Amino acid sequence: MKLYTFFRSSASYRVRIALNLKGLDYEQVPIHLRRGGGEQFSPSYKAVNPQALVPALDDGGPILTQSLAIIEYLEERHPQPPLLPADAADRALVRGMALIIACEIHPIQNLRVLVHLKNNLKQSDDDLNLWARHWIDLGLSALEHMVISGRKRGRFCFGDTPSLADICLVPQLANARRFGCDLSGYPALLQAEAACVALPAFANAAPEKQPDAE
Ligand SMILES: N[C@@H](CCC(=O)N[C@@H](CS)C(=O)NCC(=O)O)C(=O)O
Repeated sequence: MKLYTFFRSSASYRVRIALNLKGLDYEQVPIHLRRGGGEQFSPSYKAVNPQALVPALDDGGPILTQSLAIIEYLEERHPQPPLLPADAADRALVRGMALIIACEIHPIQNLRVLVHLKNNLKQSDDDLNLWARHWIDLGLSALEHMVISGRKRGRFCFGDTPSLADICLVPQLANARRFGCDLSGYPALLQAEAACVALPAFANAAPEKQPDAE
C-alpha cells in the first residue's frame, strides 16, 4: 500500500493513524505542500489526485482520495479493530463528531484557503490566525459538548476505544496549537487526546515521527 502524504497534513495524519490502528504496512510517498510552490500542483501528482490535495492511497486498485473515504475503505476491508461502533445510531454519532472536524473546521483553514486570503484578499498573517482560531474554536466547542453529553462517555471521544472521531480529533488539536488556540476550555477533548497519544498507533503517526518531517 502506498500513501501519498505530507508530515504536517492533518488529513494525511488521520489516515496514518487508521493504518496504524489496523496494523497495516504502508509505504509513504511524501508530497511537500510548500516546496517549489507546492508539489501537490505538479502534473505527476495531479494525475494521482486531480484535486491536488493529500492524502491519496494506492492499494492496488483505483487511487483513493479524501481521508474519510479512505478510512471507511480500510474499515470495510480490514474490520478489526473497528473504528466505528456496532450500533447504527452510535455510528452516526461518531461520524457526526468526525465530520464536525473534517467538514466544518479543517476545510476553512486549510492551506489553500489561507493562501487565497493572504495573496488575493490581502489579509495579514495576524488576520489569518484570527480567522483560523475563530473556526477552530467554534467547531471544538460543539465537539466538546457532544463528547461530554454523549451516550457513551468514556476515555475516548465515544466510549473506551478509539474511533473515527479520535482519529480526526488528534490531528485537529495539533493544528489548533499551531494557530495558537487556547485549548483549556476543552477538557474532554484533551482527555481523549491524552488517551489516544498513549497508544503507539497514534504516537507513531505524529508529524514529527514521519520520514519527511523537517
Ligand atoms: N477533505 C480532504 C482534505 C484534504 C486536504 O485539505 N489536504 C490538505 C493537507 S491537510 C492539502 O493537501 N492541502 C494542500 C493545499 O491546500 O494546497 C481530506 O479529508 O482528505
